[in-house]
Amino acid sequence: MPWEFMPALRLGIPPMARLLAPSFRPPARFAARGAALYATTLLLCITVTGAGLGLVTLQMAHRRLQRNLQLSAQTSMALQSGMDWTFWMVDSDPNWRTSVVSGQDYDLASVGLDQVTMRLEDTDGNLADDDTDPAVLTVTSVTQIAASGGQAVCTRRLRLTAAPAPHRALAFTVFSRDAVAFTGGVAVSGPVRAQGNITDDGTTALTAGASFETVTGNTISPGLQPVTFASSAMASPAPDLAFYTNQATLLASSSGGNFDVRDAAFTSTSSSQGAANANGVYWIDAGGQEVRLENVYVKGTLVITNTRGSDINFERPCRLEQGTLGYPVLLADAATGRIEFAFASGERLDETRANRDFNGDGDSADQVSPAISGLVWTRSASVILGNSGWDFTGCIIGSNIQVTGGVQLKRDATIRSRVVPGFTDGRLHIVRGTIAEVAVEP
Ligand SMILES: [Ca+2]
Ligand SMILES: [Ca+2]
Ligand SMILES: [Ca+2]
Repeated sequence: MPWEFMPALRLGIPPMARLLAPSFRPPARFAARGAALYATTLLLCITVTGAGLGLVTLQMAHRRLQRNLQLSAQTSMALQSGMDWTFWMVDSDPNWRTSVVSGQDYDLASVGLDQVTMRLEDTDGNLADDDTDPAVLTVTSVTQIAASGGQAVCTRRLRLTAAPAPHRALAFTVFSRDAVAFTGGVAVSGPVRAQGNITDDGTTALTAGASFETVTGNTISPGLQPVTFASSAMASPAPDLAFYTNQATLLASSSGGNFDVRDAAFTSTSSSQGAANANGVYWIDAGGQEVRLENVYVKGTLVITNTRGSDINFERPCRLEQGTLGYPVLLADAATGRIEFAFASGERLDETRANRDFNGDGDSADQVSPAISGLVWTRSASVILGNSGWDFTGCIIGSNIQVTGGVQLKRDATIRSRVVPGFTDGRLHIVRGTIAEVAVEP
């Protein structure tokens, strides 16, 4: 205690009741010192009380912060788990697009994530109609922890857009479900993948970009280089042809025992049979017959189904080019039959002879060379690309693919990054820059 207050204590301070009485007047000799003592004591009290209150407030804030951090961490973990679970579900269920209803909230408590909901939504309201459609994933988490005065609740919501990637088979110029064979001077300038043997007769010409890959346990002819042996098979794309036939124009059957199409051109702006299909998609429903195409030009998509095991023959010069939608140029299902492309190098689609503007440039005076460019999917016992010296550019998928007679296999590097209906990896990948925390509606 400071020494100058000592006399006041020695002289005795009046009882508190007297001090507080309105009539109390301190003796004049104490007046100045007493007032100073009173003010200082009051100031000290206020300071000490203030400091105490400050400490209590700080402690409460600290507790609140701890609680909020704990809540926040728990909610973040719950959101992350909800996201992880959704991507795991998509990866492990090939039919997730039909088993999940677009826009419906799914409570993940049944998979051990309490108070977490997941929603996958296609902006067109239907996840199943097109496997190339992206989906918006929303995960909401409600976390509660015990707090003074009840439960503290934290609700947070994360949203992102995810999209499928192209099927890995699209990276190859030739993708066979089993073997591939080259004979008679084929030129290869793109990657070839088989699940069986890849053989050649020693006449194959290789240029930059050629490569050969099969699954370990199969063989690749020594002249074919470079080689890679993969440890496991790669599933072939299995497109739902209904996606394409639903938007296709059905071609009329010819009379006789086969389904013949001759001297015809089909594009998104013109058709040899009636009105043009705006998507450039045309469909041959073979009705169990053999399909034969001769002098046919397609810029778009040709779908051939229902051969019931009969063959499909592209037997004279045909030219198939990809249309504007980036769909496959040919989807041919011959079941157990054979599919053959046999174009002679010297033959042309002769516009004058056929009196048809095959290439759609406004005249009927061109000689159009046979070729196939784009994505070709086939199902058949075997596929033959042959006769002589025409160009295949793109990606052909099939079984027992035999290439002969100077056909040139060329790569179209753009196909591997194209998301084509029926040719995706069936999964979802986060679209860069789309993850955001969104406000929770009241
Ligand atoms: Ca859709
Ligand atoms: Ca023309
Ligand atoms: Ca012309």
